[in-house]
Amino acid sequence: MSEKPILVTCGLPYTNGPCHIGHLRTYVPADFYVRYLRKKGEEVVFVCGSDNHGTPIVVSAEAEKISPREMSERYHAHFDATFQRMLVNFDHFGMTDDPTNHSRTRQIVEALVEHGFVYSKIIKQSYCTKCRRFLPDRYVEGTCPHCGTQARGDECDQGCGRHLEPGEIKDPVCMVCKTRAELRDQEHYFFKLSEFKEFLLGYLDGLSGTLNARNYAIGWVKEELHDWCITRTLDWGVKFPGRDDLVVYVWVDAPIGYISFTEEWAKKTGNDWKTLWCGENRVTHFIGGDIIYHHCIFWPALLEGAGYGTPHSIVASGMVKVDDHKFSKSRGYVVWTNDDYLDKGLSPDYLRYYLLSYTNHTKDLNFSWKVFQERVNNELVNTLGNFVYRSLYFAHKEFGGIPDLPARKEIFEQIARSFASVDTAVQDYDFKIAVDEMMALAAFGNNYIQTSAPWKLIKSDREAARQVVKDCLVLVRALALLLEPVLPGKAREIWEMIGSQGSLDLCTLDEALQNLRPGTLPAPRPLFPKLEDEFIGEMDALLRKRVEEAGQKNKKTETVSIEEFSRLDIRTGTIVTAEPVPKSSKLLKLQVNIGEETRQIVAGIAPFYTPEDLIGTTAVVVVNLQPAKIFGVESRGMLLAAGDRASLLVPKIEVPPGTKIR
Ligand code: B3M
Ligand code: ZN
Repeated sequence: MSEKPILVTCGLPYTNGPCHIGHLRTYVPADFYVRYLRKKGEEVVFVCGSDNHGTPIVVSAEAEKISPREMSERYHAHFDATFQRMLVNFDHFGMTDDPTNHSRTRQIVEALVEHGFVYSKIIKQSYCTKCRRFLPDRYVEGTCPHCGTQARGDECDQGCGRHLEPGEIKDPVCMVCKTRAELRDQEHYFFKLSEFKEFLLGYLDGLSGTLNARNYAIGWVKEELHDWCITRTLDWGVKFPGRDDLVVYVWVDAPIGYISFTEEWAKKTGNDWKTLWCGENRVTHFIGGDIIYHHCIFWPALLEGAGYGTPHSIVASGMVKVDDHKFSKSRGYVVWTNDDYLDKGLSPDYLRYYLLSYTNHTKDLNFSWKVFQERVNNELVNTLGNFVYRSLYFAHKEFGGIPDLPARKEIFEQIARSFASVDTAVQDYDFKIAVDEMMALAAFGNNYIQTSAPWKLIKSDREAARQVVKDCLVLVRALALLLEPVLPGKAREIWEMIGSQGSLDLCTLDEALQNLRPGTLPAPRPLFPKLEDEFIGEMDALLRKRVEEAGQKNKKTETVSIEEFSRLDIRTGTIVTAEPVPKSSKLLKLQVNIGEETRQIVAGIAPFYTPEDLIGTTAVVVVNLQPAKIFGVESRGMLLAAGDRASLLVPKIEVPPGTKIR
């Protein structure tokens, strides 16, 4: 092949917790894609590794009283083993804390400095006076300055999803001791992301992959690009060149891991990593939809700034839900890959099938044990499994193996048509459609054997029955080749059962269109065990129990301290004027006297009160709520009211407006 090999990577798992179904949402499709390309004869290199740096790992290691390196090694081994069990086969699985990545990161940061893309600046940083340290990223919690949701120091994970720069978060609180943090000056280094606007717009315009990645990124670049602070006050990480007290931000050295893992792979196999990365390349990143910003904006700018080639394609997956709830470890909506699935003796192929075929790659995927059972039983067991078993069984019983005659031309044509449809879908990264097309071929086979009924036909016309059997076996072989990227384990077993020579991994799809040589076949084994109601019921009960326990635990821990309560400024306020908000049937615009000033507040109480009812009423107001615009009208505070009919809270004994609620 004259073209460069395609390099496929997957987002790197943090080494601070075990593998769950949310991880698999990205890794399984990436592995599918790699296997499929290889089935087409493409040369592909597939690398990944674990992400060892950053505060999530330091925080978790501290909690377990081990070093971050020890923690990383533990989970690195865990992910490596789990991926193998799920038949996700990387050519190399490295660690971002290994020396290759330290030196590649330093080289790239030095190149950025040299090219004038890095400057230093004194900034205000959250500092905990009790723990006596600066609070980078996840050491701090507070409110998102963009949308007002509770957020982590580096990211608005529950709200608008924006990346947050150090010092940006509002009302910062130390995550370790819950003390309110103060802001202190510190010198940090910044990457001039803002200078890459034109470059990025051009780059994104030509970026391949899924449209969600490209379109989100274009929107963000057009909105505004801020320079990125690329240093942190931590001991754990890659030291910033020339500054022993600072490490680079984890989002600098993590994607650089993609390069260093390629280097490690190249060293191991005697290849040249540079051809894969420099200039025009075929780098394809598979990522979760929550890290599009990092991969489509920050990462290409970093590469461009340092003089590397930029990624060819970015493929971003949708998120995972469990039982129609947003995936959440703390709320119990999680399926652990080992404990809840593989260790129960379930086939990795079943879960791979579900993950690939449930919905399109960019949409949210819901996992439920019931639906899982239905899909597996109806599609894999009843359609595919049934067809394969009946074909092989009948061939063995009546003809002792593969009959010596060519399969019908129509059968090969059907196979070729399926291959073409699958190929179009994979080119579009529409893996669900691709798998559906594969299964349509299985359904075709199942239908063919059912309507031709060779077990009846053989009584009147043995030759015609032989033909049907040969046709079916050719279809079975095509299915083994075509479905290998989805079901690598089962496909190999089918491959071996039809007596095919050579490793399935090394065979390409063309093989399915050649004549199938005659030979003997032993009696087949059933390959697709049905998922029984009782077992699924148990699994479902386990999930429910976990959710319930998590709910109870969260309720217990969901108390607020007096200190947190006292952050709310709640006072009495007397309503001075009230008028409807134009074009809204629910809202009233109020002027409320809260003692030292009169505030405009918008409240959704129009269905329950007329303006006359309200004027002169002294109610209770949260005064320090973030101002918001409601229907275009500014609102600076919130009236407290009880129940569905918005019963206003009023003081029992008269107090002047502005009296503090304690
Ligand atoms: N370790 C995990 C995440 O945010 C993070 C990915 C790094 S990819 C370079 O999904
Ligand atoms: Zn936000």
